[in-house]
Amino acid sequence: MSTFRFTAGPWNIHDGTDSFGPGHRPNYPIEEKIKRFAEIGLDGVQFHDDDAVPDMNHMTQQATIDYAKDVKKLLDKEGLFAEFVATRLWFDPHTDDGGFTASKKENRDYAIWRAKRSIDIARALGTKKIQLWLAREGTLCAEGKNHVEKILQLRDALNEILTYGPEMLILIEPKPNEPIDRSYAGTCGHALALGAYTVDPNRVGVCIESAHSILSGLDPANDMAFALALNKLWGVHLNDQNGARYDQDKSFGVENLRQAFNEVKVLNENNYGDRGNFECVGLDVKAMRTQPADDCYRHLINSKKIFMMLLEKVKKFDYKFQEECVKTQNFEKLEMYVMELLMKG
Ligand code: XUL
Ligand code: MN
Repeated sequence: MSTFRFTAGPWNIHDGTDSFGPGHRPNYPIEEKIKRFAEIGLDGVQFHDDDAVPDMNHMTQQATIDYAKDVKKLLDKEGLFAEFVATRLWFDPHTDDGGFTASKKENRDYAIWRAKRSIDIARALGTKKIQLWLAREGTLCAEGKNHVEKILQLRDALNEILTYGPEMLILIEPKPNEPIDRSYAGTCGHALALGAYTVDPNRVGVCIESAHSILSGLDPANDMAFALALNKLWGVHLNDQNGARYDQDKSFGVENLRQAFNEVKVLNENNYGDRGNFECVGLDVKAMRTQPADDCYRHLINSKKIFMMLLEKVKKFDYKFQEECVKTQNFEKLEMYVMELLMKG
């Protein structure tokens, strides 16, 4: 039986900005978010490098480390831990055309520099997990890059990161599209295959995000099972997504309840969470644009609550009954049992 620790990132509380309009809620300072995260019952915080150290591009290495140490003090004060640091390679002009696979060498060098600084920040925050959502590693123009060369450059970048941080673990967070339409590591399989060809395959795993699997046309619970089978599920980003649309980051379970049930089930069955702060239930959810400012943590509260409610259902799951159905190949019966389990009080 797993003990689940819940985490979220500062970006999960935002002003409501989308591609088509500005936000209508205030932008709260990180100090306030950390305090509120503790109040609503989260256990830890996930960071992009510049969530922790906003001006890192213009700071010396030592100033960056000192700043991150102060953020660690904020966490300590609230009894929270840092789960990971994710290198943000999609905001800065250097990353317009990709990070590790940018066309220009100076931009690829910038990406590696950022990843190394992320490691410095992770050390100061007390985490060994570096998360890589490879946002722009791919292409918008199919003929714009030599893809074989770029995929090898991606592997070389992982090698540089592994070498700079010999104690660090890399979690690739695969996503098939958005902001680019063709990603180089779009699925769990791609991410793990890339990791297998690095200098230290044992230190490359994945963080599976529900919405990203759905965007790939895959079942998130199955993706989690795949990574679990190979001991590579080192993080999850739970949320939900209404089909293959833009990335929605909806509250966990609100679109695909049965799928969400199976995500909780596969995590629980495989004792995900037993490795302490290392294995967290990340809630990568965003409030709707319409959400009032005075209740803008509701999506996080709801996602955790839905997870816990589904966990109760998972604990009631009758494995003996399942076994009988499997024996007689009566999957119609099993399916109806699951529907009743989910729909009855
Ligand atoms: C993007 C996404 C990011 C990562 C962190 O779709 O999920 O928030 O989780 O870089
Ligand atoms: Mn995510």
